[in-house]
Amino acid sequence: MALKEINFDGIVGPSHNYAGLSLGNIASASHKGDPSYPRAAALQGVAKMRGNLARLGVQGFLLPLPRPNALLENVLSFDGSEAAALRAAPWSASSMWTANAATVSPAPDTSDGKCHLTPANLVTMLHRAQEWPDTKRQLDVAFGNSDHFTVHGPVPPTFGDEGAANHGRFCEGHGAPGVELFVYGKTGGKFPARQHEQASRLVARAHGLDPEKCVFIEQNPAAIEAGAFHNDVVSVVNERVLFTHEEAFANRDGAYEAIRAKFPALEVVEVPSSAVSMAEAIRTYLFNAQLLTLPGGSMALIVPEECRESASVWKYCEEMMASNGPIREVIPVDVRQSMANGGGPACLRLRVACDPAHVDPRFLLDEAKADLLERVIGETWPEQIDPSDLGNEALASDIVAARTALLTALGLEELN
Ligand code: SUG
Repeated sequence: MALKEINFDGIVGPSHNYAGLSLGNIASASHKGDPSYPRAAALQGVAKMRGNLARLGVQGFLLPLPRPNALLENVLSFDGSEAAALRAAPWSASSMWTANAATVSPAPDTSDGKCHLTPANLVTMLHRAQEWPDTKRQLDVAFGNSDHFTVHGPVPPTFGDEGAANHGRFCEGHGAPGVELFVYGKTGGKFPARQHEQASRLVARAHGLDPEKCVFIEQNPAAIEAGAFHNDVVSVVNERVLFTHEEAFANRDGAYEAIRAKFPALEVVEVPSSAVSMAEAIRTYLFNAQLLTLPGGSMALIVPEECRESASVWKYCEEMMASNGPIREVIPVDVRQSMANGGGPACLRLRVACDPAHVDPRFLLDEAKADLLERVIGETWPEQIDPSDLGNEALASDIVAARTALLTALGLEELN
């Protein structure tokens, strides 16, 4: 079977909450202290997956990681004197944003013809830095077929790596060889630049990519300072198309030239600041969209509902749909629970171009499994969490039981 692009969405975990842990992520900061709705959040995610399964015929998922994370709680030696943000970190459901789970280079791009995955170390933020050991454990199972996949260890700390959120792949078709784009930050002004250039370069080397087929580009520091803590908040790549905000890169013309030098078929769909300001792009997450090639060959952009509610963004989208450009459909989805923590449709998925037959089938969705996910989530996921509940023992055991119920239903007890 030919390679296909499979979107592996993170199932929103039962501890989903708004503790405001992410400096530089405006949605996370502005929803700090709000009640969260884990059950509704996870069901929104499943509905998004169902839509894409119907559109593409294939869809994968990754499971929530163990929370609260007892290992981290032990390391942090809580005695009651700690700050609330520190107490919240082991409860974070941030692994739902699987665009940050790993960087993936599909088989046609690598020197040994295998698909390579490197889990992101996420070292910039404590609540995210705890993810990689359990993420790796899960990738080792889902992509355990070593004839076709290699799962690496993470980039060593110091060099922050945030995974596929700062990575894109230009190609003529998902099964064809590609040119891989790595976007790093040098400075983000008052906010941290999370992706280190050396992390990106190390991943490219570890994956056996041809240096002639890699492009390394700096993110615009002003974009980071405006709240684009990952590059996928301001641009997205699919096949030959780069859909991007005018101010995404430090050197706009230089960036397009560098890509075009290695991938001459590049088609840039650039949204000017005069049509959609950087602030509005970040508020609505227009670019944190899934840009999909539909079976007929045309492209659809799966955007958050927030885009339809913004006069300037929706006007742009309507004009784009009416134009002769490559993106012919814009489809809003409701992922508001994730959006309130700074995670749009693209944050919630990790793209892996591979033969679905080589993936552990327990991680692949069909309609019956979507029904199963909905049933388990509906029966076991907490309905509401207030940040002041974090630390509560009864809630902790409900969260553990909910995740265990899901693993059991899917036959994935080995991840317990
Ligand atoms: O790392 N939010 C995540 C959002 C990640 C979005 N991913 C992509 N852009 N690909 C982050 O900032 C909020 C957690 C909190 O505040 O509790 C958080 O971690």
